[in-house]
Amino acid sequence: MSLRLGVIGAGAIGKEHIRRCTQVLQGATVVAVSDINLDNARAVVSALGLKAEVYADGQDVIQAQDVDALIVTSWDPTHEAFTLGAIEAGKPVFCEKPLAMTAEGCRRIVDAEIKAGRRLVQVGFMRPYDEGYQALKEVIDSGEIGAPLMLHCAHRNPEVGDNYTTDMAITSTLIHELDVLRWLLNDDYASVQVRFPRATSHTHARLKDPQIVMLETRNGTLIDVEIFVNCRYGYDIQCEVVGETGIARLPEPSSVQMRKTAKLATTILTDWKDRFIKAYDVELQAFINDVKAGELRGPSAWDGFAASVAADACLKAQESGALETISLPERPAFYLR
Ligand code: NAI
Ligand code: ISE
Repeated sequence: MSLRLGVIGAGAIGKEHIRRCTQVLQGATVVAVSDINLDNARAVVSALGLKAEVYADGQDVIQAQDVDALIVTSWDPTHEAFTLGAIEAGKPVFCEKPLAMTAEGCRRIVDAEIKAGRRLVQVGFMRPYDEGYQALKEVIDSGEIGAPLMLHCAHRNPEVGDNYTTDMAITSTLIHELDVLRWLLNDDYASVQVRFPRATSHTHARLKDPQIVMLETRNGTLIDVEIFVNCRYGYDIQCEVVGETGIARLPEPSSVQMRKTAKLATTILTDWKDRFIKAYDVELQAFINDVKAGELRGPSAWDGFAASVAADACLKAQESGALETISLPERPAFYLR
């Protein structure tokens, strides 16, 4: 039987997830869509020819009798309430990143899930499903380059809107690295410092851009991540692992190489939707399959919490300029299964 999904938030990624659940993935049907801007919800339902009910309030989607599971793709600050609502209703929920705006908010979700007695939350951290990151992890885990000593990473967006501020470089953008790098290294973070180089002229008063985030893991690996969200030239995700005996790099997305007019060129993608398109498909198919099988196995509420503990320290480091400690509590037995 098809899993009946309710989607809360029909903006950029909400539309994408509804499209993939409808046209690409197997085993699910979108039966309810909500958006505070009702026109967004109506437009996607009509564009895809869905027979889905449109709701003004996301909590009504959670309560709807015909909705088995939720996808939360509304703005970041709304995630916590919708995820807690889904847990309360006993319905599995795929929540886009960040799970909540603070570690405290994520902890409330972790506590509610533990109280519910079974995993009900998958966080939309898609990078661990990306073939490139998986290949990089295989190399690290095989020991081929020895222990990872340093990582040099970059997260570059061509541009962002006027409402994007300095803190969002951490809570909305770096949060992907904060999740994927602890997975990649099988390690957790110990401290962080944030530095601001000369700002690009393409930013505005409320956004310091670019930023350099320097993390140290518990095992002593040093990581630098450049976040540059107005880089203009493309959507570019880089990750280089320097090991004791070699270097491993995240593969570039495949692209035809051209020799033309005295130039050697390959295209750089410009849109996050294209850069991780397969990973989004695989993460959501996994969610659908796991809900049907009765056991969620993807990025957990604990992973959302761990990333937010680090994000909180990064925000503090943005303000202080000092080295800030990152203290992740011990993982509860519930998440060791
Ligand atoms: P967007 O602004 O294009 O869409 C968000 C939609 O949510 C808007 O249509 C807005 O009206 C709606 N909304 C806001 N509050 C709501 C509420 N209380 N109830 C119902 N609808 C509400 O933003 P975008 O880019 O689609 O991002 C949505 C979420 O997905 C964000 O949390 C973002 O961090 C995350 N995201 C994740 C990505 C990933 O790579 N995993 C990529 C892009 C976004
Ligand atoms: C956006 O919300 C995403 O999640 C994208 O993957 C990221 O590159 C971008 O910086 C975020 O704002």
